[in-house]
Amino acid sequence: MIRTNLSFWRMSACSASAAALACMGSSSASAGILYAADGALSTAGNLFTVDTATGLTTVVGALVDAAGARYAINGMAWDSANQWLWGTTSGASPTLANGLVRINPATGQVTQVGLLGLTPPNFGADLDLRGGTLYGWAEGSLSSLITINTATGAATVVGPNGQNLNTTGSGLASNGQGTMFSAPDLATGNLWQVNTATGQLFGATPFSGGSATARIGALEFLGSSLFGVELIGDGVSGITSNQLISINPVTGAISSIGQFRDASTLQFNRYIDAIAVPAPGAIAMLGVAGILGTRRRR
Ligand SMILES: [Ca+2]
Repeated sequence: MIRTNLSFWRMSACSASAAALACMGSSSASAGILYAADGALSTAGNLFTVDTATGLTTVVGALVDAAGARYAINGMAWDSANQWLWGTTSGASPTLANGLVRINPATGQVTQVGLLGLTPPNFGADLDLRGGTLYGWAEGSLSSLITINTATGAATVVGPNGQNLNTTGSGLASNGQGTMFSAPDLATGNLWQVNTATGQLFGATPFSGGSATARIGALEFLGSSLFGVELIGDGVSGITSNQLISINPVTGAISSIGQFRDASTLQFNRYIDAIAVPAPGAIAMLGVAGILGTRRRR
């Protein structure tokens, strides 16, 4: 969705990749931690860690650049080669609206790349980095898969979605086998596969267990486990609940993990909207950095 976003990427208390995957494989038993970022309309966002067993969040730092300007982030993707996060800014971000930025996962510090160049009301939603190509989804009349130039931020439409869908939420993620999935409609709609060459959606799998009023603002794989952000109420009159979910990509079954709440105050953060997962090799390092970043700011 549009207005806010929490994008997060996951990191684990487990240190080795194999152990991390094992520890994250089961949502209820997982001790993993995600990073997330939010922002609503013109509200400045923060980078968080998220407990993947509960949805509880802890602030790492403000999404702010070196000059002190604030950002609202609409989608994120982990870049293992560069050890940073890519982020799309919301259409009403306080700075560089509808643009591409880089985010330091240890501090939340933002570096501008450039504008996506999408004509409003089109805007960039979730991101997915595959083999060095940064894909995204453009909501609005485009409702299309896009590629984004990581040097300039400029977006290029791959092609129409082929299903005449006016997409919203628009979670996007690829599994380890290279299959890209999209959740472009209500949580009672379908999980689609995406042809990355044409942009067309195919192979619909109906969701079950999702709210009839929810959109899915983000998708991300960790191993074979698919996680998502369910924005309940977003399909009707505004978000009333916002929670971390797991999705069975074979059956479409949605399971709730928990609402996004501040770990200290238990205050509900309704504006989480995107997730991203770091490569396993980055998990241990980022875990330490994230913890230090959190402590510095508390
Ligand atoms: Ca994603």
